[in-house]
Amino acid sequence: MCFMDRFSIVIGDIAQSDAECIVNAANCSLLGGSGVDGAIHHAAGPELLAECRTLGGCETGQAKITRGYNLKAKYVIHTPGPVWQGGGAGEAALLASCYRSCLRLAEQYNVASIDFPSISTGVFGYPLPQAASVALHAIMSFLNEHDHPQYVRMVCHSQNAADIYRYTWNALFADDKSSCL
Ligand code: AR6
Repeated sequence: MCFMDRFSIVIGDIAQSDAECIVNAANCSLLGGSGVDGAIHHAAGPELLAECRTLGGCETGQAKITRGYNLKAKYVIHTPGPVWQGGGAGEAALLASCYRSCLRLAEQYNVASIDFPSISTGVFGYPLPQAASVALHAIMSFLNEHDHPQYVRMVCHSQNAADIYRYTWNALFADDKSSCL
């Protein structure tokens, strides 16, 4: 299978995902918040927060894994994305590091399928088109070099976000697809 066929962009609520593992757009405390973080903790139940309290927080661009509790997902990988400060504070490298750190952990845990939200593009203010480019470069290059996780989805919360991700994917990768085996 071409590595490009292992990736897709969907619209939905990541807390309801049927993937084996979902990613949480967290903050460095790992103790919850709004947006994706709130939806995941709400659906997972209080045991998720109890496990998060044992983790000692997480640095921006890194990732930590927990069980999924009441979620359909077996695992949650929590990653604090960068706060957008205009683009000159290393945000792109940190955001790419979030995606790579999550994918490396998923590979270590032998995860078959993982769903990502659009990290940093809500409360943390990262502009969607720039974030999409960073996210897609990081995900597609990991898939090209690794057999696991087998399937990766980007779960967008709105039609507008999905349109931006699809437009960006096509601009970056559509030309390569015809030669991909
Ligand atoms: N499913 C999928 N995507 C969603 C969902 C959902 N249920 N809810 C929102 N989005 P955000 P961040 C989209 O703010 O920018 C929290 O308080 C949303 O439209 O969840 O990384 C944490 O505790 C946006 O495009 O994450 C941190 O303090 C994207 O997910 C901080 O917010 C990310 O929005 C993290 O901010």
